[in-house]
Amino acid sequence: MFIISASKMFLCDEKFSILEDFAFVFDEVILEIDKIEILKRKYPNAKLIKTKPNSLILPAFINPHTHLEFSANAYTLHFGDFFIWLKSVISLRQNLSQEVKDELITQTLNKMQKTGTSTIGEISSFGSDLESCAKHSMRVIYFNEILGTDKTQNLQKKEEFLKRFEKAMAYKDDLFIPAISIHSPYSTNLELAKFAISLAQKHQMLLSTHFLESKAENLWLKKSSGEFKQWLKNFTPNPKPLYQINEYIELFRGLRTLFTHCVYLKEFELLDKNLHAITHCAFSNRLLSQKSLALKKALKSGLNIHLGTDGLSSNISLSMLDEMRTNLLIHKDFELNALAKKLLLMATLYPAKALNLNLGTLAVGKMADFSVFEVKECDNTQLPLQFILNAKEVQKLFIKGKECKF
Ligand code: MCF
Ligand code: FE
Repeated sequence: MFIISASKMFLCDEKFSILEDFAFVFDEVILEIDKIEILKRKYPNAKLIKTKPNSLILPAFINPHTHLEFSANAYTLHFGDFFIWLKSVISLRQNLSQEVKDELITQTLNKMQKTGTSTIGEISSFGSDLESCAKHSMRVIYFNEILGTDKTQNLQKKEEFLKRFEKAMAYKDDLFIPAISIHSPYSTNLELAKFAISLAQKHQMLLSTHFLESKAENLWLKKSSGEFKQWLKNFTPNPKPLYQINEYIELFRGLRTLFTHCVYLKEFELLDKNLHAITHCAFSNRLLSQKSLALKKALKSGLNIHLGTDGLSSNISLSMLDEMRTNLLIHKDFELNALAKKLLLMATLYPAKALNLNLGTLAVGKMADFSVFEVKECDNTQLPLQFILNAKEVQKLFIKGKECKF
């Protein structure tokens, strides 16, 4: 049992409460929050953890959408237009992923922890990230990805997917949670999608999917036209989209699902406020989608909207702090200090709710996943914003009550 104190604490509750000169007792979970003198008297055997004088404690960040297998990308994939990017991924992904050895994935996970992240949602395209993720102290929701348009290859695709799925299941524990990703409505045919979704249902697993990310995808799904049509004509005489918008969403009815991007989604009412959430990847959208999510409108819909970085395949950093800074710059229709608080909740409380994890906020009974940062003297009204602007690396990070060494 431990006691830790700090001059400031962001509880990351709905009200965005900030406590001053408070402490808490924890083992794997937070047991009690109070003034340090009271806690020391009540828990005389608890070990005191030293922090620097100007310390801030907040819940560790949750990044629900990464692609670690693409971590070697720099100067390789093409940016500026989704279709150009997609073509570069299709031709280069094999080579790119072969460059990514276990060591690079471990280093990338360490770097994410250093920037305050305790939990990631890893979209695994090939399964080459499995061991490094399972053995790391990071909490990983491991989404095995399925995709394929050609029905004649379905049997082969299912067998290959099941092999990756079983391998992941063998590592299942508190910090490694297998899940399933249906890549997207333009890349995954109905039979494969249904197959993977029923597996998720059977094992009560989380689902994730890329959805309405680009103009090309929007035109294809809504008007059966655009670049997808031109490209697919090379393979079939009269190509048709695999789903209507509502048909695709319907597949995920009653199932906890993260819909990533949704830049072109207008039909927010089709998503389920209790089970469906939107992962907003602002930097990735700038590189690939030529459009940003209308955040104000999306939040007004009442859906859970949270942040993710996407992979280094469409970002230059997997730090949630960098991603928050990007969000500060692009969402100009918000008052800056109010946006800063919202973004911190979108990196903690909201993704925790979307993933149904008992963390993301500092409260009694919640998992002890938290970070300690050094800050400077600052008024509480400015602190959330100033923290996002200045913070780079943690002093300490705890996952399930255990301090991470990196
Ligand atoms: O989120 C971005 C952009 N949208 C779609 N897919 C990916 C992203 N980053 C990596 N990917 C992966 C995806 O998981 O690229 C492949 C899939 O394996 C594209 S489909 C050939
Ligand atoms: Fe992605």
